[in-house]
Amino acid sequence: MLSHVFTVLAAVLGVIAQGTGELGDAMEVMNNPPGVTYVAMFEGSEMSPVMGEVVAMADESGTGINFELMLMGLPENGGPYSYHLHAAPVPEDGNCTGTMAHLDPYMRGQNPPCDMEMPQTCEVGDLSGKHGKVDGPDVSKSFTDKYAALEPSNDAFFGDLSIVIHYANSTRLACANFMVEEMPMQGSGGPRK
Ligand SMILES: *[C@@H]1O[C@H](CO)[C@@H](O)[C@H](O)[C@H]1NC(C)=O
Ligand SMILES: *[C@@H]1O[C@H](CO)[C@@H](O)[C@H](O)[C@H]1NC(C)=O
Ligand SMILES: [Cu+2]
Repeated sequence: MLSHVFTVLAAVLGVIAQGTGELGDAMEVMNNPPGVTYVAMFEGSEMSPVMGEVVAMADESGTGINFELMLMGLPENGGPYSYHLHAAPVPEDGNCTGTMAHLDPYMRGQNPPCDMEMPQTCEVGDLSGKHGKVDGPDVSKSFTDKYAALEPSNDAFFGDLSIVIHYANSTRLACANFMVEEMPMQGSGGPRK
């Protein structure tokens, strides 16, 4: 009997330690709009030396989002750098604090840390937790995230949000807003009726 209680307790603790959102595991997004490209531009400034862009787009399958990070000017010391989709856009003053916390539609929180082997249990916005941190000064990295959405009615939609790069000590190094770049071609030439 007692051992049964312990078994149940261990199972419960196991679930807690593994980390899963209050609303469950993240669901794969299958209906992302193919070819609609969103870009977050890092312009470089006195506040942040980072320049370059992060491109996000669904491929033909519409499943998940392909991310491409092309960045320059990350400080040589201070990494490895984490990067996340955050829950609010960068405010006018450019202060990355204004981007709030990670995009976390399943209400998982940051603890315990994301387990790369179980990406569905991670915060949707915790891209570096799921796909690996990066080091400076230059970054060229691509990956597909199955849980991020560019379909606006999905709670994991990040097309009007931001991406934030953090130092190893979690201080925010740089941030940028996603903007839609191009809509896929609708037929050929001429305005649509
Ligand atoms: C975090 O690390 C960076 C780079 O090493 C440093 O400039 C910054 O002051 C640190 N922030 C805190 C709060 O320690
Ligand atoms: C950014 O905003 C935070 C919180 O409002 C504030 O503490 C911090 O000083 C601001 N940083 C800059 C560089 O203005
Ligand atoms: Cu972050």
